[in-house]
Amino acid sequence: MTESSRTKWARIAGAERPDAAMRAYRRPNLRMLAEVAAGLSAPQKELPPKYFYDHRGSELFEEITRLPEYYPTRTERALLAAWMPELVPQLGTRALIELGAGSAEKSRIILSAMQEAGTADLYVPIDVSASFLNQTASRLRREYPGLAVEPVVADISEELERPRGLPHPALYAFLGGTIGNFYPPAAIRLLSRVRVAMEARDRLLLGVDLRKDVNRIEAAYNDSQGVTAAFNRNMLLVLNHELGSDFDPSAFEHLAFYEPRTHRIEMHLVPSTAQEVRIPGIGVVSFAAGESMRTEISCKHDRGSVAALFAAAGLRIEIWKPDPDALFALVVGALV
Ligand code: AVJ
Repeated sequence: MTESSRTKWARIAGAERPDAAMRAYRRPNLRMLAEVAAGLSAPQKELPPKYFYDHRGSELFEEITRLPEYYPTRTERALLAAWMPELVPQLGTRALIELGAGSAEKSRIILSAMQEAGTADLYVPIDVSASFLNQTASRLRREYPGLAVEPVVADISEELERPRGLPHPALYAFLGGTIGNFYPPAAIRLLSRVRVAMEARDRLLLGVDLRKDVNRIEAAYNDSQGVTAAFNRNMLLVLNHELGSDFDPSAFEHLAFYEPRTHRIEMHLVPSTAQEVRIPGIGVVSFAAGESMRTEISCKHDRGSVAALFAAAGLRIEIWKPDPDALFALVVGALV
């Protein structure tokens, strides 16, 4: 494309920076644009946490899971390793449908238990990232001969399809405590979608981070190496890349605190000086110095709060399995 037409498209897209406008024009991510527009026009500015996870964001999250302060991942992994070899044969699981397939490392614990039980028929990892999924899929096919791997690219916060020809009993897994990133009404909608997909003999396996000493929780989101801060700021780079905006990540401070009333960690980005951010398709968004933007909530649960979410979604707790220190729990859900 010639320079003159680049400039023309930039003018039509209404931006001063041709490259940014070109990106926004060529690949208008309309859902993202609509979510960002809605979030940034609210009195408390807010962005959806799913936008942390581009390639770099996923790397940073992997790094978080290895931090000494971040207990959820290793606690959940230990629970899975100790329990799946017993639970999977008990349930007779023949298909694993994993919502937000994240690190396939945890899936392997379940898949290995299925293989051991001789019931490893099908694995359906669902994730927003297609490249990640296809990489994982081909590797797992090699590691588990006889296992069918059928990845689905989908945004689980929006939709869930029951794959056709699913063998039963199926296990729907939603691990990592990611249910905590959803406000309760959205968490209930998500669980309801799973419930609607489930047959009576299917089960849900949910990982939830538990309520505990506030200092322990806050330390997990304020690590001493600043990895969580980099992860938080990375969302601004994702927006710049996807929407052609001009956020200056270095102008924003990482803030994470526990809200005891709502039982949740909140992560924010706070500009130390006033900011004017141009977002093609939205316009100029102003931040006063110190005006925070919320990037994530991470709700912490107990058995009662999970039972309430389940009840609202037509599910019940069949098994409640916390680790010995009650940091994290795995929950088996069944139809009411
Ligand atoms: C894996 C999405 C549940 O909320 O703890 C880690 C993401 N955010 N550090 C969480 C996260 C900050 C994590 N989830």
